Amino acid sequence: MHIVDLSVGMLGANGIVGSSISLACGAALSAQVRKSGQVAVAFFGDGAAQQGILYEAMNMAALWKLPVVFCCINNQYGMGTRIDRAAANTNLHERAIAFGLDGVTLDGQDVEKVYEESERILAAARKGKPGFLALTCYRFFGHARLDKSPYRDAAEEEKGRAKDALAFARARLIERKAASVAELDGLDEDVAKEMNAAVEHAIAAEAPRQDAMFRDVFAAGEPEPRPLRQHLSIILSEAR
Ligand SMILES: Cc1ncc(C[n+]2csc(CCOP(=O)(O)OP(=O)(O)O)c2C)c(N)n1
Ligand SMILES: [Mg+2]
Repeated sequence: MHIVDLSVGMLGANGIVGSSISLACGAALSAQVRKSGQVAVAFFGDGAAQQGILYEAMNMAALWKLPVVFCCINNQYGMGTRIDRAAANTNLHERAIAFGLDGVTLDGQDVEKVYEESERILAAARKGKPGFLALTCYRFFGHARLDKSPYRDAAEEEKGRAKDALAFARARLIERKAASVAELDGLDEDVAKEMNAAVEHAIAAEAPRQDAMFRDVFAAGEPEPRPLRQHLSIILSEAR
């Protein structure tokens, strides 16, 4: 879950639902002050769309003309709760428009449309009109491994899984003669190989040493977090 890669401007994911929204505002404010021309994008789920932080953030973004885009992946479920049991108005982009943002809802499987609209919304954000993109899709499986989605039936899942962005893109590429079936099959095989190799690598790898838990956690040059380290060592030795 906690992936981060600052080298490509990926500021990180974290476990607090909706928190990426305010962090993106901070990053956008930084870009604005530094006049860097960057746009911050927050990705979050429909579950986060019901969090109050989104409304504070959208107001601030519009007021301060922040170069930020809020992108809501509306896969219809926040854990086991379907969107229409969590929101009275499920046209999420309308909320953004009410705050003075540029807002749109798109079919999330239509990769070309999403690409085009993203370019437009990003360009507007760069000029000081923040945006909101709601991408409609379907969560193919449960929220996490142990969630067997007992709150919905097989017929619904079958219908939902037919809305597959990868299948859609494949059909478009073939239709436009941008790629052949053989090329796309080859690509699928390469991806499967890469994934299998990654799993094999993880299974074969040695368990990380205890002190590895502090790696990449504190910024370079920060003082050694000794009390925390000692505290955690005690907890871990007791757990053993
Ligand atoms: C502030 C906060 N409240 C509750 C949770 C517990 N929680 C984890 S994921 C989740 C649902 C989030 O919905 P969505 O982003 O739509 O995720 P999806 O089920 O589609 O994977 C909840 C409530 C949390 N992590 N953070
Ligand atoms: Mg969801």
